[in-house]
Amino acid sequence: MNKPINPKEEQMKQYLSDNTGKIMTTNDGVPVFDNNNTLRAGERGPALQQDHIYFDKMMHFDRERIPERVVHARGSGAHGVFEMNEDISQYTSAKFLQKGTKTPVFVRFSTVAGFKGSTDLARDVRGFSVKFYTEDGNYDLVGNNIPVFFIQDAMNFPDLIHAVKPEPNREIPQAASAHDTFWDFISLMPESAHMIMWAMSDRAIPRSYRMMEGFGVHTFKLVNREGKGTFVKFHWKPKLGVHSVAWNEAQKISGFNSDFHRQDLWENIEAGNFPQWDLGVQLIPEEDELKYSFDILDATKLIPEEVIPVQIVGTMTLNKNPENFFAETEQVAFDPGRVVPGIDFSNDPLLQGRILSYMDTQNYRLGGPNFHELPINQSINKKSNNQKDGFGRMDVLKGDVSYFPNSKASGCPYQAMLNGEEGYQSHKEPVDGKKVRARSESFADHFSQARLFFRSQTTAEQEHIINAYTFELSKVNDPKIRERELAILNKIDKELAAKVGSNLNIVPPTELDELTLKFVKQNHPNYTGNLVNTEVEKSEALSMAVKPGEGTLKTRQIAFLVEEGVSKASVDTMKSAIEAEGAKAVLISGKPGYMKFAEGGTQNIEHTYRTEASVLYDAVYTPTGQSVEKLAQTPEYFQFIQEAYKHCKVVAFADGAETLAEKSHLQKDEGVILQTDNAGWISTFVEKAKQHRLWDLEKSRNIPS
Ligand code: HDE
Repeated sequence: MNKPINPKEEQMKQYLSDNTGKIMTTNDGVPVFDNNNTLRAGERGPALQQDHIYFDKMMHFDRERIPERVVHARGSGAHGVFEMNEDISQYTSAKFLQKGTKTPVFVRFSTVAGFKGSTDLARDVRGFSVKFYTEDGNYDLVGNNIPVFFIQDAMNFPDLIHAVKPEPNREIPQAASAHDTFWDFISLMPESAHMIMWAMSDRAIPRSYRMMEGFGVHTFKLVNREGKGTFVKFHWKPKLGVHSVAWNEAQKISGFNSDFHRQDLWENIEAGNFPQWDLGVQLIPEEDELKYSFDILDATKLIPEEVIPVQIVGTMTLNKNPENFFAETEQVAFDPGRVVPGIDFSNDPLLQGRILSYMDTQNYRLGGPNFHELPINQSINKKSNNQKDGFGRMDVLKGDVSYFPNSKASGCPYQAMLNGEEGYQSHKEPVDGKKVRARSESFADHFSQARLFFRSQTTAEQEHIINAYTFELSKVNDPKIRERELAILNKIDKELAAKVGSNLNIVPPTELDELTLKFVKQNHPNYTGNLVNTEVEKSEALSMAVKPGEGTLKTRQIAFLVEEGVSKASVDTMKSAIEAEGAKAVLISGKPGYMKFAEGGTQNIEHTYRTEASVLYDAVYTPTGQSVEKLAQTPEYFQFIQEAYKHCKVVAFADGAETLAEKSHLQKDEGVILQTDNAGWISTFVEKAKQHRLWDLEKSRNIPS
């Protein structure tokens, strides 16, 4: 079958360049005779100022960097397509949201706090930005992998970011929230309590970009042909499920492979394992705007899926890696202010603030107002207007007219309204109010949804949250800050506060700190800190725990620990079983190069203990053979097994290799699969590994290693 034409891909093609078979030239096309030597007065003499070839090269090199994004500097992108599968035309006239429409997209995932070269596995929110190249121009859904945000008003954003970024005097720590300034700010801003609970959960350390949910976060508006508005929340649901790693794993992955997420995304797309997400919407009729225990304009709140179900309406597939990281992933300019007919903003004060910031930052970062002409940012619906000039202008507009109205160009480009055509029209929402700098009273509850989130987690997930607070606050040096945060936790859940408090040797205060209250009361003079009744007490959708029958082994990496003399049959039986489930077997040994099988024949080993660690794999298998004896003498083998076990992974041992399980001091449990135990051991291994991690075993697996 022919690949369907992707208009964005076609557009990008004209910009692709390739140096194969070409003579080297300067940027002006002058052929370069010698690319090794600067022009000198004599072989041992001084350089000459007339060396235009050298200056051409060095002038460009000296300007190769552009300012990194002030937040979300570290990221990875991919091209894809969004297909709308359901009919929601009664709510929106947006062309790309009409059933059957296919729209090219470019997606960029990112961390927030770290610099461009920081580790992928930092504890952090992940950005989830989608640029839809629609028939009606570009629509950017610039969201996160967490459905709420730290603050309610854009005015606080620079302060939040200054607090989380490295401290200004010594520029430490990199890509980490575990330091005084961040928690100082957070403990004085109880409105961050809900978001912080998510950030302390495993959502902030995903297994893969491909296994994260995405959220538009704010409430937006859909607008239909008749001009009627409906509030909407956007959700991306990954087909591979939502999964995370353990914090101890994350820290080690950062050392072994700080490009873990970037590489995982790239390699899977190259291998044809195209990641997919379903687009879901929660629709809220305008009449219901004020119906809930929270304000739908408050970005620190979510709408539980049990209250308004998420309707799945379309699917996004990422199917192509960028050709060039800088030209595409670095230069892509997202902007929540880019909306298309059929979509409008809500009055969420955080969203309203974002509309200015992104355009402004792109102008600075990409060097002027023509960043929309960069290939990755160009709309497929070609622009036509009277804007002209500016840095880096690329199009060459013909003629003498660049104003409107005009008669000389027959009034072109014309406005849609003059010709009875549809253009972008804002939702005609009535607005009437005094000019104020004030926070709505309906934004005053800060803790109820934080409690809802905590109480919706499984015991193992709650344990991880408790440990994360403990870790972060242990890195805070000022005891007052720790105590202030404990007072907030105590408002949310007494047990949570008691456990974190006991880990930190603090008795959680029963009331909010005086300084915190002073700040809160600036916005809400009658603030009590009392919780409200949330619509539901628990929301299953907020937990990441894999439900029975839900898991998959697709695209997972399984480590096979082998040595010379390993049984090929023992390797192959397991290999074909996991490959049938879409997983990949990676053979790891003490040394690289050709390794002999017991049955004869060799295999090239590309991965060794020097470069690999268990934290880079999802499950571990030890095949049988003469290799078992060698493994028993290999300390790196035991470290690998024990670490995988501690991180609640499934480990399997073929007949004859079970002695290695004993020597590793593993306690036998449902995640330790021995061939000697049962005939169906391979399918048990596969089924258990599909659950991702066996977090419930974490306490019993706490062996010394
Ligand atoms: Fe951003 N944010 N943000 N943000 N944000 C940026 O834009 C900003 C917020 C998000 O992959 C910047 O191009 C303000 C919420 C993502 O290129 C900047 C406020 C959410 C990305 C900016 C917020 C986000 C950014 C930095 C408070 C989730 C990466 C560079 C009002 C819904 C986009 C840039 C990419 C990037 C400002 C809050 C998500 C400075 C002022 C809430 C995914 O413009």
